[in-house]
Amino acid sequence: MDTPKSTKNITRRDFFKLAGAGIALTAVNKVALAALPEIVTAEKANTQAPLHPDNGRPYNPVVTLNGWSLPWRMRNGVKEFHLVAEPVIREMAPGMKAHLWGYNGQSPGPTIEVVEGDRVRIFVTNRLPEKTSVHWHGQRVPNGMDGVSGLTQPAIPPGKTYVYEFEAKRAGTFMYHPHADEMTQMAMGLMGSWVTHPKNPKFMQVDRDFIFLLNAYDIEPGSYTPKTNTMLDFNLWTFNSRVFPGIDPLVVNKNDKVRIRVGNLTMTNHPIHLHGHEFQVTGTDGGWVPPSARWPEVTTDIAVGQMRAIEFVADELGDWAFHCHKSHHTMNAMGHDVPNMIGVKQHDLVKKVGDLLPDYMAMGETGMAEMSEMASMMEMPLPENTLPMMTGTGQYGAIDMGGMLTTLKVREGLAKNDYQDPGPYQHPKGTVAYEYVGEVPAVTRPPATDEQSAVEVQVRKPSGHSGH
Ligand SMILES: [Cu+2]
Repeated sequence: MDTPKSTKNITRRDFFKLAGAGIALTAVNKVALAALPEIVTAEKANTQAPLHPDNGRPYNPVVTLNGWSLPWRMRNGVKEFHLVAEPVIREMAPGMKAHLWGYNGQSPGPTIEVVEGDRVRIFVTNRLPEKTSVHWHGQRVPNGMDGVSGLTQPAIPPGKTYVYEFEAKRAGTFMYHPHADEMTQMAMGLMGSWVTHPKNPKFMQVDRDFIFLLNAYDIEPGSYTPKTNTMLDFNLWTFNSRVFPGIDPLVVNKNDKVRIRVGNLTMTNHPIHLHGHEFQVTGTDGGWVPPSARWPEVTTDIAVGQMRAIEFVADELGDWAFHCHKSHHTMNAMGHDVPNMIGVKQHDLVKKVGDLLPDYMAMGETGMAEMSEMASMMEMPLPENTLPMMTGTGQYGAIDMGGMLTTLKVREGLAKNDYQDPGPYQHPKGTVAYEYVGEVPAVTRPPATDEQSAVEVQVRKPSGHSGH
């Protein structure tokens, strides 16, 4: 049995040591005779350095956005991992924590990295209050290892440990998630990424290789636990259970060949869009796309249950937005179910209603940004543990976004393993959009009709509710 003693908590510094100095092997030797591999957990939600393999076949490790890779032990030629399904506290962005279910201390769980042809054994301990199982999405496994509770195995009861064992047959990008009370368990954040690296490390080699999952939560402002019966109307759209500005940037060197692997375990599709570069989709969870079948894109739609690997050469310096193109998915809680009040004079109204209902929020007279700024200036109180709807500030002011947004930061001269945020891009003089200060000619248009002059823009969503 595992005891608190055998649980190693990884801090960022420990992990650098572990990854850099081969401490993983020592730690593993201590328990080499134990029946179960040591349980390694992560406490923090920041991006960890890549886990370079110190045994087994060589590969080029991935970097999990706001996540980490799970160390293993090698036992008689088998790579052994230990996953623990358990309640976790996930910081979604500074100022907001969610009570989720995850693996080994975080949601999503750690990324599992193996090499094509590896024999893999995964111990799964269930510390949830209900049964679970793990499905290895996209992989070729013996049917009884497919993790569909009831269909291919009995569910893992609370407190029990089950063993999955198979050969990692096909290189590619996969996901793992429960196939038991899925609606609840996935809405609670129980999922993780899996990479099977090619046998030949030179095959489709890139300089920087990122991975993350798209997930979504419905957490009412002021609360901590997701509503798990929500079908579509989620209010927190996340990259690896983080929302902007809590999502780390993707930091790359100029001219790096970059791969970003994105899996979708939400309940809707996400058109993922990159600024400043074109990319090609080079892989899906079904395998690598032959070069002759690829075409250039700047947005790729990722449907539910799909994974896409995109590749490009990062040859343009700057801070490039990388986000879901559904505008509601770059908003945090509080941004939904708000009536459109553009054109409505309401400052007195807000104050009067606010005296009666302290949580009252309305859309601004000129748009949502106004409301976001008012809220961020603390003129409007937010419930506790609640993020502003649109948030994040860049070097030029408010970014007015939340949710599924981060930046690709292209810089020169980064060290090989340097993924730290380099700060805002210093634009060369004369390359930033600027104000025109000369005379602007008056607009000439025909006189307004009576109807036009009578219309004041007052739009409301029909029901104030977009759910089903
Ligand atoms: Cu989206």
